[in-house]
Amino acid sequence: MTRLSDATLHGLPAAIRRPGYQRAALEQGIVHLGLGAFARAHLCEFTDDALAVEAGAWGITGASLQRPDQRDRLAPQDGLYTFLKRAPSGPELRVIGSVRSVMVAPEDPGALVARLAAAQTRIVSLTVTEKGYCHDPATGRLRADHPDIVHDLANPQAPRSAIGLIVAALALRKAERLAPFTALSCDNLPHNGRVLAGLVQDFAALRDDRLAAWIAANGAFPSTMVDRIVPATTDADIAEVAGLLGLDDAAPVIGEPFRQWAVEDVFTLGRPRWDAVGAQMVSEVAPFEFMKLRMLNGAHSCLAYLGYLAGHETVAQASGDPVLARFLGGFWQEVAPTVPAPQGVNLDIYAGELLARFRNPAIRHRTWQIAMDGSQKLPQRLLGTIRDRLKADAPIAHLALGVAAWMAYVAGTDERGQPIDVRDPLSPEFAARAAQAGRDAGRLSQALLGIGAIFGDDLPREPRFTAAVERHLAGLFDKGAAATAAALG
Ligand code: CS2
Repeated sequence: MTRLSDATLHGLPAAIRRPGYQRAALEQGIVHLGLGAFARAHLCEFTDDALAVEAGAWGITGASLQRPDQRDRLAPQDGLYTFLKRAPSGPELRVIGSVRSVMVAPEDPGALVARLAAAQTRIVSLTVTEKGYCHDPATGRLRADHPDIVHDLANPQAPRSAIGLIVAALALRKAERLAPFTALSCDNLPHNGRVLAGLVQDFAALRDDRLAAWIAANGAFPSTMVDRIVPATTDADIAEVAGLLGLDDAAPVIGEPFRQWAVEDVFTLGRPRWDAVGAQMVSEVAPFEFMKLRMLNGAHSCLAYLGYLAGHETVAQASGDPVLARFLGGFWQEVAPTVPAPQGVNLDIYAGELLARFRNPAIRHRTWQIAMDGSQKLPQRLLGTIRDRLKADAPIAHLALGVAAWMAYVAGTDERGQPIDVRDPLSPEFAARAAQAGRDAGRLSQALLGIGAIFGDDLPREPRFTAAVERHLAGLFDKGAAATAAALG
């Protein structure tokens, strides 16, 4: 079958939406670091919409920081790809054109730094996942001992990490007397702009104090809250898209209909008209971030661990399980009082909408996918909420069960005795601690709670928390996830 590309675009079925602007002359004012499925289903779609509303120099250069596969799939398609929106009522397709080219950092880091430093680059956006920030998730500070950071300090012209790339490019811009680009984090971290600014500061200060001062005085690091459920694309999705499109597309992305983007409106060199296409440009993103990280992502992580242990492959199955649905209700009741609702939002209604989104039967979002990188996710999804609840002397049973389920999961064996493929930067550490503790809930919970990068030094000293986690972990080992969740009532 013929491949999707600029040359074949005109032959698409008329009902399929395609870029509503001239792509050929589109200047690339955005460089996006970490061009995974999420960015292509979110920032790139918003930008595609914005370009159709108002032309501008806002084409996107994608950059992959690790592998060439995204570039290899997109380059033969001139950067075009399909977004397949999966509503419960059926699929809907559109072709997105905002990505104009893709670079692969490890092939030529200097070329990417030059591209970031070029005058035409006005926004550098990021979806590099939590671990891509090379920080200590418990404190938010740069890990100067992180292998990529050590490498980037020794090789400032050929960085590997997002932070190293941004600082290298900002140093060039300072030397060229160019204003800094806006660095726009679109990852699921609380205060993601502030965290990114702090990490860039920490790294720049290790290189040159004057550079750090210049960035502090002139840079912009807006915080954002990003939301859309985007499961990994499967071979079956690729085949389905080809059937609907009548063309081969090696790089389609799949997503739910819902999307939300709250963006702090501070940009050094302008931005696309995202505000005209549904993004909420606000002065204060924190209430949106807290709501989303604690209510959505927190629930997602609990469902991922409990659901996986209970034998559910997808979030739709797990959230359709009456016991886990009841768990979610109790979980949200513990979380909501810690979340200052953004203006105009009712948290009960928000929770109800989350449940409906999780249950969307057309989305196959694997519990295993969400279970990944728990060490980087737990602090902002569950542990901050637990700290707030403990301070308020309020119950934490559901939150603590989420943490215990993470422990049972990273211990590496499921309820049928099968090994779990635990993906996490700290997985060797988990395996070592689990091997020593065995399936003794007291010893295992104590061993894992001792990982300061996750739990800090305060939570292991909170008996209300440690006792609840240990009790739940014993329940998970003795009677399994379903019975332990059911026992919460
Ligand atoms: C998920 C998120 O994989 C995960 O950890 O919780 O990717 C989630 O689907 C998105 O944040 C939704 O916006």
